Amino acid sequence: MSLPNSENASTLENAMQLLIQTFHKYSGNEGDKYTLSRAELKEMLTTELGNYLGNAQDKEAVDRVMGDLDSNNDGEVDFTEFIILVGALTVACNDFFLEFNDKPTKK
Ligand SMILES: [Ca+2]
Ligand SMILES: [Ca+2]
Repeated sequence: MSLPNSENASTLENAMQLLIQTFHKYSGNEGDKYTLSRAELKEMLTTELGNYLGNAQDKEAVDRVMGDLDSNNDGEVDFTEFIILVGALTVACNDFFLEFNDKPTKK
């Protein structure tokens, strides 16, 4: 597998590369370079998902997200666990979008 260069990558390919880059931007700060520690997760949530997860500032919310995401219970969020969060949030956004879009057309 080779990554397409960004000039001829499609929108979706660019989005995938951005997800990878975003994850590694935070995962490389401390400890294991390829997983998010609790502190790295918190920084990622507040910086990148502040609009969706406004309450990520409070420690309990970070603990809850960490508990939900860390499916193999190693105390770190790896890329697979991260992508499940992004996927779940994207589904929630899409549901919201569909609902929002549906309303004006209903009679
Ligand atoms: Ca790390
Ligand atoms: Ca984990």
